[in-house]
Amino acid sequence: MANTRLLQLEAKTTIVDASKRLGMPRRDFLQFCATLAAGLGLPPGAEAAVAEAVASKKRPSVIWLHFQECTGCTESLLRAEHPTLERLILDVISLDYHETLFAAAGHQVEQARKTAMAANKGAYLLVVEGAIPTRDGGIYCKVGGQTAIELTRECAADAAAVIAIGSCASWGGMPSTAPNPTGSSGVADVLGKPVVTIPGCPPNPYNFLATVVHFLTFAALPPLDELGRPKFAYSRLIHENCERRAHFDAGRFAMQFGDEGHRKGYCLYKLGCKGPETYANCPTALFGDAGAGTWPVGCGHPCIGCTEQGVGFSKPIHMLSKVKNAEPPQQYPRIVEEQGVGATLGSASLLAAVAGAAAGAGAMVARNLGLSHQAAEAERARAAREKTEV
Ligand code: FSX
Ligand code: SF4
Ligand code: F3S
Repeated sequence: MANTRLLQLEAKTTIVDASKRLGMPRRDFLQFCATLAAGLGLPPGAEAAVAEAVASKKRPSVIWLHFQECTGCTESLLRAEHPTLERLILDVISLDYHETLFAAAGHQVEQARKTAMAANKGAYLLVVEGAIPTRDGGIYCKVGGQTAIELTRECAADAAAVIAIGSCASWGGMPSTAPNPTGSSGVADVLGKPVVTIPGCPPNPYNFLATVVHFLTFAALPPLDELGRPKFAYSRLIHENCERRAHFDAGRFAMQFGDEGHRKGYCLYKLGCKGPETYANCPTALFGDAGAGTWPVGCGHPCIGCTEQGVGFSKPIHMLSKVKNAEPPQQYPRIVEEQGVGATLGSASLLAAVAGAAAGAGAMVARNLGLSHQAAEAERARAAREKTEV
């Protein structure tokens, strides 16, 4: 680890304690924090502040609600192949109410929620998982006799921030698929104000952790786009960072599952890949800590656009994607990815890039942040203008 500021932290009691608590060697812990800082696109030097914030015992109280969903958000958070991510998440937050994880039930657990909300008034984080049914007064989802609408409004009233985790809570997701019989909606629609959204079905737990760590470090949320998505994770099209992109540009496509092109790892565009119109960091953050290639396209399946409203669960899987940004990338990934590098700590590709060069990786990830995002925002503004002119 070349970063001297981080090295100076090694002997600090808080860092030693945190490493013990998490069962990680100190350098791995510091390296992980450097990865988080890099992934957040923070300037060089911020990794020390991140490490100190993660190591401190100041854990924000979290109230976690479940509505119309499959619990995949929670599962993906807790079933990481490598235990570190899950441990870190549970270490940086104080999970004071979570229906799936609580051993208690009934009035006892509802009381726990009310007690935690009162004790942390104005300071707790409200995390909502699942869509909210709004038709017929919201009767299609009730917990403890209250509708999802009532619970969301009650719990959001005194929250420091509201995070909609997963596509269901972000914009309705799978439950809102046409004809949407229960009127499934996202949290922002129900509250009538913007919230942080971390779409994905399931979302990447790394993006949730990084958002919370930003809140912990700076007492503020990371920069968001107009859909409430953290820019560090949703500013780039999947297509821009895809390991198969060189094949797309060279016109080498898999035409059928299992054909020669598919076996050779060619581009999946003609099998309906929605990477060219989907904003997310799946190719760089990866899933499951199991090594290279652990994301849908890396495993040979076209991206279905699960993070993107109007794409995931709306467009048929086989339908060709709209190519939003036809410009070639500034840097091409390798055509053939190295396979079988084994489990890595945290999010594999980011970490691999970060090892020994955290600031460099941060610069690499952040270099083009905002460029395609600005293009998308301009496009949305233009569409909105056209709508009002009509
Ligand atoms: Fe499931 Fe979450 Fe999908 Fe939805 O993730 S993985 S249906 S986004 O709310 O539990
Ligand atoms: Fe990757 Fe899909 Fe783009 Fe092909 S179309 S380069 S598989 S994101
Ligand atoms: Fe979803 Fe596509 Fe990523 S399907 S998980 S947005 S690669």
